[in-house]
Amino acid sequence: MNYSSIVYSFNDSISTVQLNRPEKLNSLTRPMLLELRDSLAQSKKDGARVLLIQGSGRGFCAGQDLSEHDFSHGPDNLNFGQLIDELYAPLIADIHALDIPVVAAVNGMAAGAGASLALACDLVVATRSAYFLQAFCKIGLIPDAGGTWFLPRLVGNARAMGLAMLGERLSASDAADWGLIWRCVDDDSFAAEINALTLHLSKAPTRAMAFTKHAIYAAANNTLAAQIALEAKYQDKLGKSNDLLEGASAFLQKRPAKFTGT
Ligand code: LHQ
Repeated sequence: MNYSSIVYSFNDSISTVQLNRPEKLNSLTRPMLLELRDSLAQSKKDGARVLLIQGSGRGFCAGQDLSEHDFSHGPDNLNFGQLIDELYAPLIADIHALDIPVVAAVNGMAAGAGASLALACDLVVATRSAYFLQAFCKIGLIPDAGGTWFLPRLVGNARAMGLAMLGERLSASDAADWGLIWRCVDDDSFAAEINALTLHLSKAPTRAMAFTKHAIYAAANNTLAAQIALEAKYQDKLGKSNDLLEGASAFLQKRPAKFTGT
């Protein structure tokens, strides 16, 4: 698939989306947001079992491209709500809804809506030199694209408030220590770690991965009883999957399982 501001590839059950405006730190333009969303649909068509989102150059993503807007004609001219409703909301919702694990490989800074994009992914791995920046407060905005939803859930209100109101850089290593992201990895081993992770996920029991993410996200709004009922529903479906038969048989036969994602 040919896009202008992202690069999409599909190999060995892995879809990779590379944000590709390195000279502007992969800040998000309208075409880029549309392409990103389209690439999610493309990964479905390709039958991907894992989706990787990464940046090109020295950054992951610096958020909304601020040069797309004309700030010279007064505030009434700006329709940020419409922009979010039209482009960001469906993108973030689609990432959450995808029935495969989505990995953000945060190769450099993730700022503004770029941080939200990373946090919308199921597993976030960052290089030690990367940082997360809730840049919104520096320009008079609030964390958006799900930022005010992700932050308190991941790190609690105290740290969410500090990050959002002060806009200080959070190093990847602190982000991992705080539980904002899954792992911080040395820059030298980053590519190898991401390859190993995506390869592993591409051979995982994909339906179980999908139900795992949906159950964990649903937990935020469920009672314990409702959550256990949801687990039962998902487990029932997985009990009828080929991967469960394969996984359990492989265990009993003391051999590695070969999951097909079905
Ligand atoms: C950029 C950007 C950028 C354009 C770097 N835009 N050019 C808002 C509105 C509506 C709806 C949706 O959601 C949002 C939420 C948002 O995401 S608002 C935007 C939030 N992001 C920011 O405020 C971050 C702005 N960028 C920065 O503060 C810095 O660039 C950081 C701290 C990320 C990196 O700093 P440096 O490493 O010093 O790089 P730099 O500033 O020199 O940037 C390199 C180039 O990228 C530069 O262009 P130039 O032509 O001068 O070389 C920047 O202008 C451009 N760039 N971010 N968001």
